[in-house]
Amino acid sequence: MDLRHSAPSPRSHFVRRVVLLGLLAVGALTVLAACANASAARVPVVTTKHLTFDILPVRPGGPAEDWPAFMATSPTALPANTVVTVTIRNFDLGDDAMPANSPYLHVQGTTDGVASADGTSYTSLNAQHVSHTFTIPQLQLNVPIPGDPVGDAAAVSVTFSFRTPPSAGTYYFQCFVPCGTGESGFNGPMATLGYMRGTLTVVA
Ligand SMILES: [Cu+2]
Repeated sequence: MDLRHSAPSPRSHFVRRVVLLGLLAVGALTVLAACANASAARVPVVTTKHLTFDILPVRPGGPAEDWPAFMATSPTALPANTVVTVTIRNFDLGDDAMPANSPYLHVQGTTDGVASADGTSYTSLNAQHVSHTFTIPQLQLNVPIPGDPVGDAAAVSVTFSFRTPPSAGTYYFQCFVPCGTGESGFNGPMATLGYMRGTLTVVA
């Protein structure tokens, strides 16, 4: 009888040890992955009740054209069925004209029917002095945002509040002043996410 195969050689000891260590490593990685998944599921979405934006005349890193942009300076996820306060600092102070009968000249859908610009409340703006609007058509929310006709301010600060809907979802905001490119003024930044349009997430 050949005993060479019945007594394990040092080499087969080594192989077994390597296999065992390999199995342990796979097991440990599986446990770690499971923990990571569990903690990822537990991490809550960061929501805010005070939504803040800066409107910049040119978005940093944007295209060569002067594309203005709403830049969120807070999380853009909001709790459902909650009054949210919004502050928009407008640094893009040029005025654009809108038709005098445009519905976008009127504040609509805020909790108290008004918005305020640098502390002065208003319900509508002069058609010659509108810079942008913050509009969420799905929520029938519209706030016209003034420029600075005098031209001596660094920014105009607009505040208002609105109630978020009860259902979770993605909501699009859009500017309706023709501040973009093209003959209509509705191209370029007006039609591009991250500029004059963007999304808010409502979390139930
Ligand atoms: Cu605009």
